[in-house]
Amino acid sequence: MPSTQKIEEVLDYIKESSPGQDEFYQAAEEVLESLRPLLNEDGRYLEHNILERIVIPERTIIFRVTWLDDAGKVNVNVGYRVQFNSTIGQYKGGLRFHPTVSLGTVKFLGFEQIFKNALTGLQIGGAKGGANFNPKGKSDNEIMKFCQAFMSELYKHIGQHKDVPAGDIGVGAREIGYLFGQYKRLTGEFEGVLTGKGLNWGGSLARKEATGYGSVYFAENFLNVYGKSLKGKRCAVSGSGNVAIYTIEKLYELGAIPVSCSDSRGTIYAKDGINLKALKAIKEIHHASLEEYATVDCACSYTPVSTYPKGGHAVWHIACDVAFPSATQNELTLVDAKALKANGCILVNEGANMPTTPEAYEFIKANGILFSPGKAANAGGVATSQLEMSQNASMAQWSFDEVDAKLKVIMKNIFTTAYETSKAFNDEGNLVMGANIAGFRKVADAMIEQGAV
Ligand code: NDP
Ligand code: 2IT
Repeated sequence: MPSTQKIEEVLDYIKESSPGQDEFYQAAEEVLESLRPLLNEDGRYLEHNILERIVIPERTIIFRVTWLDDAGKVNVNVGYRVQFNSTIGQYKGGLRFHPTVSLGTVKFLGFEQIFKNALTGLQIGGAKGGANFNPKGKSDNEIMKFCQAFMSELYKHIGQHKDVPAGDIGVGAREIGYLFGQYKRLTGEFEGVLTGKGLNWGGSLARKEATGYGSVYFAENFLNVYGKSLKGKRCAVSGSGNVAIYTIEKLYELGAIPVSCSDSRGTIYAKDGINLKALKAIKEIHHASLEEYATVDCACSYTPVSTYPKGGHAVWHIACDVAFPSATQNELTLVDAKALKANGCILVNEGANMPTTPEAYEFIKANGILFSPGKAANAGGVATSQLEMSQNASMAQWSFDEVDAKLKVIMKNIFTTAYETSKAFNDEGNLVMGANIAGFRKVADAMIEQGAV
């Protein structure tokens, strides 16, 4: 059967069997469409029905999370863990706590994670989880109560050799601490069941920084191919969470000028560069809005969401050489891509998962802007999670520089793998295709070797 027909069949199946899971469909369509040259070259993948198998999670766990707020009222949320694919290692992927989380969100993230994890060159399978819980405005005690209730079901399905969750949007060091404490209380086991742990109890140095740093290393590798570098480049960064903050930190270290950041309420533009110390204090310590940042850095401007360009986001309308979308999915639209082009942007480097809409990506590609897909560019986080697991297994603790040096090598390898694969399939520099084919091939070959399971 020709690959085109099979891809259409599988996408139709997803549409019919997963109604309302638009984000999952979007992620699956991008991956499947870009596999065409591989499927045409090597008939084994269709022969072994790999496409049909890879789009269905091995296991999906959906559960009720019931917790008491500070007023003593019972609250209820929905929790998820999608264990997508364990062919090349135990399930691995973050947990997201955000009111918009649905089964479709977790499936899109889990699907992406399969290929991202394969690209790291390490042995980790793909998974994702989370809940439609809104951490905003909750007290520390309520966050703890929620995490404990969430883990009271999740602990039955995870383990250091089975499934190792980590953070994502709304899940940082504090939440990982509460989740770990509850896991230990319920199982009586002290084990590396989560990554992103505190440094005194099994965490790895440089895990916190890894996704942002890795994203910047990836961009630098890409620019170097064209005889360019980040030094002196004006960079627009979106988001102001874990990924955005450490993207900004590493950009400064490489001599670039990060001129923006954003949150769900607005965008900051600082012509001479974001004040990183103020940003960290506001976001990591006070968990406050960027409006507060605007009161500290008087030279900056603040654009609230209500005044964003129609169908777009203020951050991408700032003149920049390189764009680092590092907040959330579908945050960079066609309107935004056109503004980036008009302002001379040469590279869009995805720190978030699937931040660029398909229409924006088509425009970016057609207009010769370089593009780093998230599953390659943001893989430094999960790769360093695996380094944390490795340290836990050997009861070792590596220095910050040791972990960072390994991260740098891993990001270079991911870049080279995606780039060389794009070349091998006659579309040099198309890293969407390169990353998807390289990640898919590694998992699919292993699926064939392991038989019909
Ligand atoms: P954080 O929770 O630390 O930060 C998220 C940031 O994005 C916040 O500034 C938040 O604003 C903003 N944001 C979230 N949702 C929305 C929304 N719907 N609209 C506008 N802004 C939004 O998360 P991370 O930094 O960890 O994650 C950012 C992205 O990077 C996500 O796509 C995640 O999947 C991806 N990623 C994360 C990794 C990690 O190791 N943490 C690894 C690889 C990818 P506000 O605070 O106002 O909500
Ligand atoms: O999207 C991601 O890669 C993450 N949120 C990190 C996953 C992990 O297991 O470290």
